[in-house]
Amino acid sequence: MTGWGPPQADMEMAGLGFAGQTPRGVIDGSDLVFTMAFQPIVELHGGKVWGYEALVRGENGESASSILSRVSAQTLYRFDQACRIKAIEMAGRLFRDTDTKLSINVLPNAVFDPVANLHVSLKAATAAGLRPDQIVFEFTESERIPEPRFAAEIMSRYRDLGVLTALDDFGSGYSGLLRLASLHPDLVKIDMGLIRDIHEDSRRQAIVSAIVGLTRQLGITLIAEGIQSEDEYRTLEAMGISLFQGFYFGAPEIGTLPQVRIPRTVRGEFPVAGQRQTASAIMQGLPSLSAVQSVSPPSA
Ligand SMILES: [Ca+2]
Repeated sequence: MTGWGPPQADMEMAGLGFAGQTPRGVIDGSDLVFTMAFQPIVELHGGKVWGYEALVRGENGESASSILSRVSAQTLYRFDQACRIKAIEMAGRLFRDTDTKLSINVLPNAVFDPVANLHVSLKAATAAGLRPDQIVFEFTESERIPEPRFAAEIMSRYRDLGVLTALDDFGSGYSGLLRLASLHPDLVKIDMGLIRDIHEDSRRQAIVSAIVGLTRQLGITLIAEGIQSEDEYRTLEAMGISLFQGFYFGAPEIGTLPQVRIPRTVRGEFPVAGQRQTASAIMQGLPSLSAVQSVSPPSA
């Protein structure tokens, strides 16, 4: 790692100014134009949006993989920087709740100077009015992740500087438990492959139940992603998970915060957040399992 770097130079290299009000990011020297979509992460028991994951999109809505396929190895570092800054700038304009988290995907191969990268991100966050503890960096658990020792050091340095770290796509790779042993993320996101149709799959239930117990013992917060149905999320809620992401709750929307569906919990704690209900009140709440409530995003 090469020290702490001049953030302003990196920002200019990324082709993005903090004051820029343009909806698009441009990687200098190329015609790659991109923007960000935001997908909600719902905190069920609080009955609110916990945060949003920022997802890169093309100017005409092209997928992240389509955009990434056009990024060369030489421009990956700049692209990673530009994505972070663009996500932070947009979140600064869109977020209204000072506790809302912004979750940003780290491009594993791009993090060759992670501390300098983070300083650029933190400076962007300050300019955008976001605190470091509102920012989550998601490290993917695929073969593309850097050497575990290097990744562990990156995540450690990030935590030291006050941001949160998440291990993404957990369970999709071949060494998930080893990664969990060597890395110390604040959060783990269970891969959607383990979530799909979990309500009718006892093997997936057993595996996810074990992950719930494991992360609880390690003091790690769990997010279930890729939820597409009420059955899936009811099953996961019964296992003790309370942070959810997926189309069932809200699809990513480009340049704005989408409408979010926040269901009532089986325990009947929502919408009276923070208050315990009597057993009879909870029982009365049970027939309304299918009731859902749409809430407006925290911005106009
Ligand atoms: Ca992710």
